Amino acid sequence: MMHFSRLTTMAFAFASLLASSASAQTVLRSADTHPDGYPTVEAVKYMGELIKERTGGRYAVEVYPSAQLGEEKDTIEQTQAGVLDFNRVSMGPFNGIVPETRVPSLPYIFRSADHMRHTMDGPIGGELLKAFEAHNLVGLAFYDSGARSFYNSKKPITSLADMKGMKFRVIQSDVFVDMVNQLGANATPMGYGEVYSALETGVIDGAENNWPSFESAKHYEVAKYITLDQHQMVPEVLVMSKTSWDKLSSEDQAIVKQAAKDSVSKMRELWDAREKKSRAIVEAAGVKVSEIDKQPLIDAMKPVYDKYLSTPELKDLATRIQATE
Ligand code: GTR
Repeated sequence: MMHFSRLTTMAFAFASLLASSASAQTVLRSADTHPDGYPTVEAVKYMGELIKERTGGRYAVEVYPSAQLGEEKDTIEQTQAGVLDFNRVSMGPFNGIVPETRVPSLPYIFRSADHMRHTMDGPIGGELLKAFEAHNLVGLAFYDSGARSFYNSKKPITSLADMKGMKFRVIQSDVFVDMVNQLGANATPMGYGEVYSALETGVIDGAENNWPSFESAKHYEVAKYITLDQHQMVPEVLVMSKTSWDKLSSEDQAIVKQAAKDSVSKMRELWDAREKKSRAIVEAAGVKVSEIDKQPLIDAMKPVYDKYLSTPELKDLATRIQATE
């Protein structure tokens, strides 16, 4: 009997210990438009593991993939409002909010993936992360997004003239809209989640994205022609709500910042593998890949540069990006 009551006391103590440790854990929520397994989703999960480990379990991160919490425009608002703690989005939907993000979103501003990585890893990347602060956000890290290229359901595009009058979906950003219109095509801005059915029903002729998005969103099933024009290398950004950030001790803020930073190399490793895999999947499915002379496209972007490099500061930022080795 004595033995039994000791056991119950111990069980009770253990249960309350569990309850108190569970209640001591704060779960931070993060949104992503991509599905589970996509490099951005997995990188944020990895960051969450590091945060959990380094805070002794006081904090954990839960990633909501596949646009469960909304399209990027909506989740950005939620993050600014402090409803969401983290958000991983493209810089594109930020173009209307954070003017500095327009510069790395400009077509052909980066010469290569290495150029983009070096720029974002250096002082310019640091400066760009800081630019989010004025918008109730804390910029934590930049991830890769490879190169975006045009794909469509109608025909192979092998010259600029082929694009004339075609309707392409773009991210909800004026930079993207102007880019497509300057190429002689028609831009239709819409959320990522609507693109598949818009392609299928012919509301649009095409869209543009990198290999992993083209593949994971299954757009290749309804757009069989892709042209390797590689017009943009728009970095992905991981931000935290300033409201959530301010609730952390300065020690925990440092842990979050470092964990985000540490997730970048993990992301790049996953990215490099996924780019190859995605390309192989879509090619095996019969997608026709075309080459194009990029120079006429580059030349057509002059008015876009003139429009968006509207202040000496933005012009200087573009010059410094171009001068980065
Ligand atoms: C992808 C990017 C997403 C989303 C998407 C889009 O490359 O990773 O965050 O912005 O493009 O075109 O909407």
